[in-house]
Amino acid sequence: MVENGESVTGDLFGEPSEVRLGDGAHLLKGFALAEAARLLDGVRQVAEVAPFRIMHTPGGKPMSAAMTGCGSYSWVSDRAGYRYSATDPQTGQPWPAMPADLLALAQSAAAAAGYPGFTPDVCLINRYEAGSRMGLHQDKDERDLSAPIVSVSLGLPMTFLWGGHKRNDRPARLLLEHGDVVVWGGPDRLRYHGVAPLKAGSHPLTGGCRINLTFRRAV
Ligand code: MD3
Ligand code: FE
Repeated sequence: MVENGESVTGDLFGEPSEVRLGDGAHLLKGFALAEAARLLDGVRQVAEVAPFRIMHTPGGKPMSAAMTGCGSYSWVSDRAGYRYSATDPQTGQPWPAMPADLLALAQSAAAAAGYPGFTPDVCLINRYEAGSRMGLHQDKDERDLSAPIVSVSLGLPMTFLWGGHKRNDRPARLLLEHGDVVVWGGPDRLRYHGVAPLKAGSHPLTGGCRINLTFRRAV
């Protein structure tokens, strides 16, 4: 198990491996590597219908990462607050359906981590460019907190900050690389977490950015 303040890196040879981060958190190192190009094609299809955009906090501050989403709902933030919405406020249209390859990957990762029968209704997609970050927060807008969240990292590597159950708990730092999948559930579902500023770089599949997918059972 990883204690706060420790750091974790991948294994030397890039083989898929599983690391238990906590009682409910499973790092599936490289789990999505073979599927990565297909997943990114799915992201491009989604973004043609629901473009990446910078949302604003209810207080009016622009967020650092650009976002879009697919599935029956996606997460939106504006002056009125945070919520899951069945329509994209930018187009007034329903969010694009979740591409089958994305859904299949999320379901197989959840099952591999001990959460069979995971049926996400949301895939939130975050796009980070050099300097983009995400402050420590909890994900608690989802109705059923017994369902896990499956996250998939694509493109440039970043340092994930994995906190405790209080905002002030010092976070562990974890390098998440292209193809890594983490399944967060059970006692780790409500941990504070965030992302350190993305370092500039270039990735063959994503160029200068990192794409993160989070699959959720939200509504
Ligand atoms: C741990 N995204 O979209 S993914 C988010 O890299 C979010 O884009 C980050 O935090 C990103 O809300 C982190 C890893 C992650 C996602 C959800 C979690 C870790 C989590 C929920 C509970 C605990
Ligand atoms: Fe989060």
